[in-house]
Amino acid sequence: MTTRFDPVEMRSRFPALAQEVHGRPLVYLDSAATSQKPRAVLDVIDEYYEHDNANVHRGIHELSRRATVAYEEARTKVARWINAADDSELVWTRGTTEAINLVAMAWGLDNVAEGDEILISVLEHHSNIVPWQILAARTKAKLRYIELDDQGRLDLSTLDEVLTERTKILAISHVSNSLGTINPVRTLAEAAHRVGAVVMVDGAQGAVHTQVDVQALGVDFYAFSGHKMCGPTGIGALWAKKELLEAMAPYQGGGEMIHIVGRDASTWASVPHKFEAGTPNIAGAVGMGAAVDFLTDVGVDSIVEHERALMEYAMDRVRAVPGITVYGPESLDERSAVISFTLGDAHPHDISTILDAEGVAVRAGHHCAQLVMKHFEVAATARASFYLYNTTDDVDRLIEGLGKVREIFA
Ligand code: C6P
Repeated sequence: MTTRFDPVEMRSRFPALAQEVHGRPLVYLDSAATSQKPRAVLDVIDEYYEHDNANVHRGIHELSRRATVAYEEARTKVARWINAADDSELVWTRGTTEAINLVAMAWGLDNVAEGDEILISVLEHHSNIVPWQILAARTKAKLRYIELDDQGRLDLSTLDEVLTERTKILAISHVSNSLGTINPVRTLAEAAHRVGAVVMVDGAQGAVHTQVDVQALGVDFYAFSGHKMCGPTGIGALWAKKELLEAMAPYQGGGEMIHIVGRDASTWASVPHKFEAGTPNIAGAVGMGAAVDFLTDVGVDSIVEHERALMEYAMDRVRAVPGITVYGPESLDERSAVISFTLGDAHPHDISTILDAEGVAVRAGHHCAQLVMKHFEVAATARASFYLYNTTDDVDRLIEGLGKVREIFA
């Protein structure tokens, strides 16, 4: 029997949301930066450290066995969450950033050469720009961009010009962190595969609000972070098709990733361990597995439905604020739970400071997306981002806070 989704009850499951900030009950609208963590996830991490803590894949004692089982069970949960064909296709990383760097270096250095092209977009987070710039510089490949339209959507009218027989990889975000734009990944993947390119998706904001099916998306690599989906910081994953992982050279050398070490050379462990050098973030992996359990238990459909209704309410109220400019797609079908805005002449840092004094947490700045800011000719925006624990009361408090901003800047 499924119980009706109750956002107020949901909020009460996140201990950090119970506090006051500057004398006001906290309204947390910065989940795109990192989500809050439910008690259920915190308890699993505590339990791991209190009872099972040991190194994995090394000892034969009981605690090492338990830690290894917990670590590998978490891999299975996260692999299932994105519908990987096999658990071994999921490599633990520190997060999305490390996963993208892993692809750029371990795949890129062997598969991209002078004269080749790497295709990304203007919408990308710096984590999905800079590793490709480094790869392009090392290989003398050319970095090309899909441009944006005036709503911050990918301009696909010029796709044929930028996606060519020379394109070796298309690296694209699933969902933009700065605007919330949802990209047509499946369509792009089909187009990229037609010219023989592989497709890497930055899923930092994608695997968060809905369940991702990497097989249905038809991509080759998918990178995501635990901390944006109710899990701990310092853990994330790279999913890749097994044949790609098997063909790739290791990313880092060290313990855990080897089979036999000789004086001059070594052989590698099988995938995914070939890419997991050193003691991994075991508690992080266990916590990310617990986050997947939590989201599964809440029900992805309920989360999607709740966030859609909340966004309809929030967009209507935010758009009605005099002097506000909202960036990003107009249609909620093309926008995730993010509202990026500027308000009159108020600098976004001032907006954020005034809102903070009211207990409302939003992010202000370029959101690690300086090319997006340049596209809209702004230095920064304020960004309110929503998650399953936000309520219409939170939206009302945001609007009240924006009223204060208007009073001060009137
Ligand atoms: N965006 C934000 O406030 P890491 O830091 O490795 O977990 O994720 C990096 C990253 C990559 N791609 C996208 C689309 C992202 O949103 C992020 C993280 C945060 O928007 C922190 S800058």
